[in-house]
Amino acid sequence: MAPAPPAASAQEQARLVEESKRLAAYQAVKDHLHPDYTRIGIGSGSTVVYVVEAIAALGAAATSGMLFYPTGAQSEELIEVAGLRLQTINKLPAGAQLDVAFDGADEVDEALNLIKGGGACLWQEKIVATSAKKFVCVADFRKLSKRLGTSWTKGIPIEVLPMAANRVLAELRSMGAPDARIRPGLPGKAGAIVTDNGMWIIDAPFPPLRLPTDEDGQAGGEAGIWTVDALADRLIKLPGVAEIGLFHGQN
Ligand code: ABF
Repeated sequence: MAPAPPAASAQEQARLVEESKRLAAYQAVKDHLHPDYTRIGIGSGSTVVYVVEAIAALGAAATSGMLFYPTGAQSEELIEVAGLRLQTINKLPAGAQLDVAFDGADEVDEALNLIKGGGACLWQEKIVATSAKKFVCVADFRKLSKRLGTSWTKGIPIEVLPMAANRVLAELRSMGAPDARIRPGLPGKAGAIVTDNGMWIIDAPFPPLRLPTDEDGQAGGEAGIWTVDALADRLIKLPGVAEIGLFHGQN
C-alpha cells in the first residue's frame, strides 16, 4: 500500500477549498444558466460569490436580459456590485417562476436533502428556492455526507420569532436535541443574532438523520432518531417557528 501523502498544510487546505468552490460555481453556471433565462435566483454564502463572479464573467450582453432575485442583504449587494439587474420576488407575476436558482449548502445527504442556514439567510433562501423551476445546489467536496448532521454538527438552523424562542428551545430539547441553543450575535454584538427578517436563529443538533430507505428509517423520533421528512414536518409545525434549514423533497 502506498504511504499516505503528507497532510496538506492549513494554508494549502484553505486554497483547495476555495478552488473547489470556484470550480463548482463556474461548472454550475456553465451547465445550468441557459442564455434564454430571464429570472435567476441568487443565494447566500461564500460559494455563491463565485456563482455571481461566473455569471458576471459572461458579460453585459449575455446578462442584460436577466433579472436576479436575492435571498437577503448579502446576496442583494453581490448582485448590485457585479452590475447585474436586481429584482425582488414580490415582483414575480402571479403564477410565474424563476427559471433557476443557485445557492450553497452546509451539508448535503445521499438523497440531496440539505441543511442550510449557517449564514442565517434560510427563510429567504427557501422562498427563492421554492419559487424556481430548477434549484441548483453548489457545494464543494466537504459538504457531502451519508446522513445530514454528520459533518455539519452545529445543528439544524431554525428561524424563530424572538418572543417564542424559549418555548421552541424546550420543544427541541424534548425532541432529541438537548444542546439546541439560540445563536449568539456576531463577534462584538451582544445578544442573539438577528436575521434580515428580524427573527432569531436556533441551532438544533440532532443525531444524524435517517432516510426512509434506511432499515431504521421509520423511527420517526423515538430516542431522538428522525428521518429527514418526519423531523422537517414536525419542526415546521412548532408554534413560533418561521422556517427551518432542512431543504427536502426538492430534488
Ligand atoms: C448559504 O450559505 C446557506 O444556506 C449556507 O448556510 C451557506 C453556505 O455557505 P458557504 O458557501 O460559505 O459554505 O448557502
